[in-house]
Amino acid sequence: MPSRSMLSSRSAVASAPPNIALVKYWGKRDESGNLPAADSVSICLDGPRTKVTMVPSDADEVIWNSERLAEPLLPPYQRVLDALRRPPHRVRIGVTTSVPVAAGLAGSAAVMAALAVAAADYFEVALGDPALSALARCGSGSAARSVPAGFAYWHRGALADGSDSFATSIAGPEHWPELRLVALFLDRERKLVSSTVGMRRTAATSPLYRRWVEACNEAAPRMRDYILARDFAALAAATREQAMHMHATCLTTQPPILYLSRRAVALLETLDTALPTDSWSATFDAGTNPIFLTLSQHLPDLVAALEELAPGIERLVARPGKGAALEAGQPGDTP
Ligand code: 2P0
Repeated sequence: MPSRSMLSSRSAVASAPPNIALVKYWGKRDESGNLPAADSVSICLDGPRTKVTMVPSDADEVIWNSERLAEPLLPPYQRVLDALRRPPHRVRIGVTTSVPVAAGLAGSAAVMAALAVAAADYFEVALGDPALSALARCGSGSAARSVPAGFAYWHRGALADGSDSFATSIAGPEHWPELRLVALFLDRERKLVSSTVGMRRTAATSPLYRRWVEACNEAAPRMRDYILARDFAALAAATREQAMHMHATCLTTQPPILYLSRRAVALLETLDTALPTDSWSATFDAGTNPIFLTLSQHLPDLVAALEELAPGIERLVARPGKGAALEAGQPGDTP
């Protein structure tokens, strides 16, 4: 571990993408390390990337898009830092992101993945990708999947210390360049039930929870095979089924959790009659914003249909992208 004087002039800069789960992480076997009950599968997007900078400070602080985060929001950041540092190393973390956090697009995943990569560099701890993924998981579970490039498989692991619970790349972004993801920002409000609370409630009260966990562990290896085979029709069907299974399970909690809106579901109903089923799919994270999957040749039809059904609603079109990475940066770049 480097001394404080060695670190006093250091800085580190890293960036990471959001990831969209095709097989969902919704349930923990251990909350303290965000250890999942089941395997999950996701795609890193090629943008927008979230940037994290780190410089020395007298006290830990996080400046999020120029605003200082309140003290109660710091523990996830400190869990990542504490895994690598010894007191009295304190840091100022700058986060620059345009990903809407808490609107169901897993914004915290990109932040914690970038933080893990920046922190390993800052504290001069050499970690391979699996260890970086496990480190990111300590900040937010889904962040484990924003470390590897392209298509990620998060192995739930079995060890109590979580060292075997990390994501690995199924294939890089170049494996399936025709794949497109379209996020539709129907709603930018903060969700009523956080993912952490929603998962806790689902595990504690849903009569469907046990079956849900089994279904994820069955679906994840199948989804990996569909990705490797570039079988879009099979991937589309399995993605739909997974998303709706998760949201149906949420509805059976006590009290019930409903992330979807009538508007979002109606949109899918109408699209189902307008477009061939095999040409698109949709998933939802813990929010009302649909994320569509399609292939480049079907993108114009999907976009035209969305423009007609949800005119003026902002969209983000992305492709599979690279994972978390260090960036060249200067201390002066920090917010
Ligand atoms: C996923 N989500 O697999 C699922 C689908 C939301 C719905 O991972 O408590 O923010 O920080 O580990 O990572 C959101 O969960 O939760 C999530 P914590 P996280 O993408």
